[in-house]
Amino acid sequence: MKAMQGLVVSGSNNLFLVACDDGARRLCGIKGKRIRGLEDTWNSLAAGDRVEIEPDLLDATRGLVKALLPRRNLFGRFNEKGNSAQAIAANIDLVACVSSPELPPFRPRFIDRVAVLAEAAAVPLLIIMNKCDLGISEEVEDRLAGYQELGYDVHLASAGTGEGIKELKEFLEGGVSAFIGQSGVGKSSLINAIEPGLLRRTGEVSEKFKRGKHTTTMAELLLLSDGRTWLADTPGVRRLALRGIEPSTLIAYFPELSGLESGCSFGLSCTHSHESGCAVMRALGDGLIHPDRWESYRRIRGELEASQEYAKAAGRRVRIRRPANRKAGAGPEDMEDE
Ligand SMILES: Nc1nc2c(ncn2[C@@H]2O[C@H](COP(=O)(O)OP(=O)(O)O)[C@@H](O)[C@H]2O)c(=O)[nH]1
Ligand SMILES: [Mg+2]
Ligand SMILES: [Zn+2]
Repeated sequence: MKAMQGLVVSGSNNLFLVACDDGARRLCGIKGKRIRGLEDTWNSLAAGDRVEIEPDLLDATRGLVKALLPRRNLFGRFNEKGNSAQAIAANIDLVACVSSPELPPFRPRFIDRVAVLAEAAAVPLLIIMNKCDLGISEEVEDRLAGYQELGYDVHLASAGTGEGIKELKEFLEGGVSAFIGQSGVGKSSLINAIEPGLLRRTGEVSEKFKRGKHTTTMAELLLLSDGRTWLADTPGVRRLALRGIEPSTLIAYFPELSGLESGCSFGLSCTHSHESGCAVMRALGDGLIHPDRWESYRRIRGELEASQEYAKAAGRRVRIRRPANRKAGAGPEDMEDE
């Protein structure tokens, strides 16, 4: 059987829609139990993956995934409990973090988490402030200017009024961009504003295989009518749990903190949270670092350390007991991170 290559556009469970190089789209299961090339912790195909498939001889709309081709990058997240990895999109050119000034309220801490994921995947980040028709406060404007100073692109838009949509479309042209953001910020509305009907059209295709009890966590790649711009609509994220980053290396993913650690008295063992002689805290005191960004750093670091402790304890078969008044991932602090 002649092998063929293709791009995974969407999927759920073990069924994937693959845009094949012969121009046809095929629904593909997995050949055998495991996919060659997919042995990492994420253990799942992602939208944007390039795969080798075996077309079905009898059914032109079917095939089997045989192997995963090497990934350029992988953008993923962990589930609510932070214990299972979910591959969202692979081989992307841009992470487009969508936020809104209101409804839902502006959550810079969510942006900080997306920024860490983007930095860790070495993918550029664009912050889209949608719903700018609702008005943007001075405070929000200041924060956006801060992100720009860090080197992130910031774009104001309104899917409602059409403001900034043309410019956004130009910015995304020719690349694969993953839209990520809290539910309700307007990801789907933006995609529809960029090209009306795009989501509806693909919805028909995806209905075919969106059966079964598990809802998909995977992104869905949408091809604009220019034939070369891909947008990935990702499922709503309530909270982004970060895992898999060694706590002492987290600082590298905060552009304004990165490198400062060489000036800390305790060097690599400095946690940059309370130590005397900490260069990060000195910069914070001098007003060179936004206190909220430092707070994000501390929270994410605390979370990474806690998960490491948990993993170690689990390895020793020690049962971790949680404080009775606090369920995992549901505390007030966690809600603030959304
Ligand atoms: N005022 C205003 N509302 C918007 C805008 N974009 C989206 N919405 C509304 O926000 C809600 C959530 O939008 P949706 O695209 O479903 O968000 P998603 O969950 O991120 O995909 C809907 O009621 C939209 O009509 C905007 O630019 N301005
Ligand atoms: Mg949506
Ligand atoms: Zn320090």
